[in-house]
Amino acid sequence: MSDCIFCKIIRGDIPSKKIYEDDEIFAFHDIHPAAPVHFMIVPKQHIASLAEADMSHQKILGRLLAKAGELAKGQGLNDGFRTIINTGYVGQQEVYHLHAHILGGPEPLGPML
Ligand code: DGP
Repeated sequence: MSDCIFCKIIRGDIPSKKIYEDDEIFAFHDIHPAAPVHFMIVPKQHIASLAEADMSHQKILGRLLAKAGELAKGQGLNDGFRTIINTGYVGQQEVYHLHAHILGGPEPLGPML
């Protein structure tokens, strides 16, 4: 999608601190980190949110999550991390291009709920 900010980041039209890219997924640091390490993994395919995802997306969504542990370890998160996918208005999603937040640091994160 031409006006989607994450599509622009994937295309390189907007700079980002990229940590990984392959033919299907892209990972980069969040511009407003909520933890010492905070990055996002996104599908290159524009899927607006998890609410729009269906079984046709199972391979790409599996790939996205299956890569999380390796990317987290690459960022020094050897003792665990938190994964968040915000969806829609109620989920307080800000950017409507599906993304998984990966958060962590040297100390345990605060309670989420
Ligand atoms: P969410 O609420 O789940 O939609 O989170 C969207 C995140 O995207 C938010 O934490 C800030 C981040 N973000 C928004 N615009 C940019 C940008 O231009 N570059 C980067 N690196 N992150 C962005």
